[in-house]
Amino acid sequence: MNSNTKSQIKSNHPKTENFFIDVKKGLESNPKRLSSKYFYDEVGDHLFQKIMAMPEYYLTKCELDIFQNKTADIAELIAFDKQPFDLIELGAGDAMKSSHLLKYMVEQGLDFTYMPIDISGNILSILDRKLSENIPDLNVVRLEGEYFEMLNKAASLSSRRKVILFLGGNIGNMELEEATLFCIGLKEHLATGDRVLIGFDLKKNPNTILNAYNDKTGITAEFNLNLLARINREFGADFNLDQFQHYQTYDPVGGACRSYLVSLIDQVVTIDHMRISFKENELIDMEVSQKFSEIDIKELAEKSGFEIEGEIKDSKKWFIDSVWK
Ligand code: AVJ
Repeated sequence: MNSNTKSQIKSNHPKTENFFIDVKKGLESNPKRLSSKYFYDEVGDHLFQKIMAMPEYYLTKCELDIFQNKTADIAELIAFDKQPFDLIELGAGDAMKSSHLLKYMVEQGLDFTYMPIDISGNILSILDRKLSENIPDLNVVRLEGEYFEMLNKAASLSSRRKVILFLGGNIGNMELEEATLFCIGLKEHLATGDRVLIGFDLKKNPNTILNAYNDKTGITAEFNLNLLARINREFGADFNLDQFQHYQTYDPVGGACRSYLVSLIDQVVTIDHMRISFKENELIDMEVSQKFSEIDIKELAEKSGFEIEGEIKDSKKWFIDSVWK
């Protein structure tokens, strides 16, 4: 590769450039880290679908239970005045859970536009196809990009009351301070009457949690390793996936479930013009999936200026959708 230019990764896509900058920053820090928001390319989307189908991965099933069986309760909380509104979903994915709510609200004759935001354009086109087939009367405006950029875009498109959905325990992929700043940012984007519905994975038997992220079939390991493969594909890097091993931890006191990749040998990886050295057993910090108690949730709401308006749990009481104003 030509090393005269500052970086080979100059693209017309600001998305690709951000990804590259974050990879570079992350691998140059100590400990090395990569952001789990980049897990979701086409291969990653597919692997995450496989994770959601695993018996150990209870999160999706629990939240689906809420959206299938407590649909009217959710609708009551978010569409309390029956007036037109925009329903904005952060990290919508394939909207497996929210589609039950969407269908119900369309049938109830509620006037709303569904605005799914996702970083993966791939999953948004899949979603669009699914929704126009299953709920033809639904108004959809899809927004591909980062959460706050797209929230601003949504606000520029419409001035109706806003309801934000942030499901799946996605908030758990932020460190606690980051989550607080995120919620403060959300609050700043909202007006009186707006609502936020956030899905939190609750603290529970630590073995149940660890098993959900440490499956014997190795799908979660593959999901993590795919980020290295993605860096190989998109930036011509030479990560040898066989020389990295997935390691998962759960701290039942703090509630952080973390995944790492361990370098199995001393090795040097080339990405663009960068050479990154790994010591044997050196880690890459890949993902946090934070778990919450009900008190943790209340503290987060209060610290970021929200008030809890209602809470809905699944039948096992493993997951909670909390509605804030
Ligand atoms: C995308 C946040 C719902 O943290 O549980 C699944 C991603 N990572 N298995 C989670 C994930 C490993 C997932 N969420």
